[in-house]
Amino acid sequence: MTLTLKDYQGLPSTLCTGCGHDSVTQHIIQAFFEAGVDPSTVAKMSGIGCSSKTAAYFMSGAHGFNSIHGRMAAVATGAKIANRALCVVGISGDGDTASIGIGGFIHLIRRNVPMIYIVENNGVYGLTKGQFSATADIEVPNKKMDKHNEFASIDICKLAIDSGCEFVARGFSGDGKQLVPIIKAAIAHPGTAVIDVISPCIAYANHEGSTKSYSYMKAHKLDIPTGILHHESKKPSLADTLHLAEKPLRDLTREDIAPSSAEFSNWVSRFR
Ligand SMILES: Cc1ncc(C[n+]2csc(CCOP(=O)(O)OP(=O)(O)O)c2C)c(N)n1
Ligand code: SF4
Ligand SMILES: [Mg+2]
Repeated sequence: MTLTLKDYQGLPSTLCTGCGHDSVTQHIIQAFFEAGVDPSTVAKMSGIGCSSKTAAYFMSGAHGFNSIHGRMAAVATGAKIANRALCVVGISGDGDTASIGIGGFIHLIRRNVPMIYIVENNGVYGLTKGQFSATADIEVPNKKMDKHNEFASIDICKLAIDSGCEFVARGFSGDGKQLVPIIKAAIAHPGTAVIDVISPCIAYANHEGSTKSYSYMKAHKLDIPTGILHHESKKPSLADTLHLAEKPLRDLTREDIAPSSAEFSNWVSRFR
């Protein structure tokens, strides 16, 4: 069956009109279509946030699990272990990843779980109405908070590289020309591929000073390192390290998992 672009679409978005996350959705649809990935082989994983809702807006024919806040990495790891053939794509936010989910994010990278991990980074907790996130710029206010942000921001790409991630990229929701090829390269990567996407929140971000705004990106695009920032393929992936079965766990038969009587006797003899 020939797949068309329509087969990669999802439910209509309920996000604010103009939200950067909706542009990211379109770029994901385009990238998976161009890469020819069959949606029925994809698992869309997410946490909680406006960003995490993105997973509902592409590839309706894919598997999916909308987990709890900050736990996408753990649930995605489980999905990959249960079926290593799945193309796992995780959608998270800067709050979901850089605060409550930061431990899971680092351990996912440490284990080199084969998946595409997209962070839709807007510097705010959009869904809970505009509190500063851990990636918000220091000393920059936003439309919701009545004071400047007092804490230094976490750079998702730097954190991923420092944690040993072998595919780290940064893109901008408004630049599909760059982001679509980045996502396609991430699909082809055998381990964890982290893509930090600057994805402005039009409701709460401060559009004058924030580095996560359309105006800032327009004026400073060339000053912000974007593209594939780090790429190598030296480490074994989780699937290799754990010698995961090629078959999904649900398809394993008794013959696949039961030891032969010779193996069993040999094993029992070690305890005599
Ligand atoms: C355990 C838990 N703590 C807090 C919340 C409230 N909460 C929901 S979404 C969210 C932040 C989302 O921010 P982000 O991940 O940046 O996504 P955005 O909405 O900005 O896209 C928070 C704090 C929650 N749902 N669960
Ligand atoms: S609140 Fe912000 S992040 Fe959430 S949908 Fe609206 S513009 Fe997007
Ligand atoms: Mg956010």
